[in-house]
Amino acid sequence: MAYTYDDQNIFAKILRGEIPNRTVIETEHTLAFDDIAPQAPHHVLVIPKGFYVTADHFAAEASEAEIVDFWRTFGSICADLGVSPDAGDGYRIIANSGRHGVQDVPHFHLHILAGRPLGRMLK
Ligand code: DGP
Repeated sequence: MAYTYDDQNIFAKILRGEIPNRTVIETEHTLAFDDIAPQAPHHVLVIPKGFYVTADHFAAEASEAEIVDFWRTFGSICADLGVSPDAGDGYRIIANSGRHGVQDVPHFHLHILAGRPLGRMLK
């Protein structure tokens, strides 16, 4: 795998504190913050602090500690928002990846969308 990470992308700047964000939760390996252009009442972006371009890059090269931290953080956000289907109305997660995935920011991120019926469109 030959990913090249662009350290000038917007999320890299957020991680360096060069651009402000509305943090939802921060852990050792993961940061979650509100999307600047929310598509639903809840629209949270979850990103690893490590420099991974896409979901598959993260899956292949992140440490187990990073991967566990990422998914546990995702789970705690769903619990905090009250959107888990066992207790709430559910959510959608999206990881746009690459050109056909229409990924704008080349730092792996998971969109969590919730708070309204989301229809069948993926994006
Ligand atoms: P995409 O790469 O297409 O999966 O989406 C990138 C998302 O990042 C998009 O929903 C808007 C969001 N975004 C872009 N710039 C900023 C920013 O400066 N701050 C925040 N919080 N979100 C941003």
